[in-house]
Amino acid sequence: MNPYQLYLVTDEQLGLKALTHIVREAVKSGVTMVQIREKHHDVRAFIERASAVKDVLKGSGVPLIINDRVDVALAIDADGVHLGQSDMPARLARQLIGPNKLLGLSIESHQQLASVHDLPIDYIGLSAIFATPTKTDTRHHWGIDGLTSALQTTSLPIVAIGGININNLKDIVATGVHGVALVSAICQADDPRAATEQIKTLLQYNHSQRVPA
Ligand code: TZP
Ligand code: MG
Repeated sequence: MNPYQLYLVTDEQLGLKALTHIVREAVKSGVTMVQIREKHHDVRAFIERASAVKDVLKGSGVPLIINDRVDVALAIDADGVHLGQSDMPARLARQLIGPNKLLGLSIESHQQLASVHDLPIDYIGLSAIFATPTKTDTRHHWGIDGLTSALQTTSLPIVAIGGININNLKDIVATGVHGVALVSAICQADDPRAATEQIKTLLQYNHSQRVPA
């Protein structure tokens, strides 16, 4: 299985009940990875929310990734960490989490992309493909052309993130990208399970999709 194919990143504005409900529904429809993203909650709430999602994912085989915080990932024994450019350096994070946890890194510029090859990471989050109201401080928007050229630049698996929804998914899929990461397309959907199912169907038609070695 390609764990990057359909990567749900949770919306920090959800209450705990809605958060676990959406994750449960999305997993039923084939989400392959879940990241807890919390930008404003304190660390105690982060741990509480991540633990609740960990319980939901138990037995599903879907990895749980913690955004930004290595300490939270270690505290709840998550499956991995996703780092931004101002978070702990990847090399230090790898030392702390060990060789067996997943480590992802957001890449926001060509310069950052050029420097990833010797980092101890498992995948890249290419950010942001399109402008999105979910994250308003994105500076560079890769677009389809940028995504295509990034795929030619690195052999690391790439997860495309930012403004991806049912309307542009076909164009994303046509690049052969390893996976897509989505917040609002699932978390803001009226029916998260049905939305995930529709997205999953579009992804499965992607015969050119790359699968990590
Ligand atoms: N990083 C880059 S864009 C983004 C993150 C976390 C938000 C993506 O949200 P959406 O709603 O899928 O556009
Ligand atoms: Mg971050």
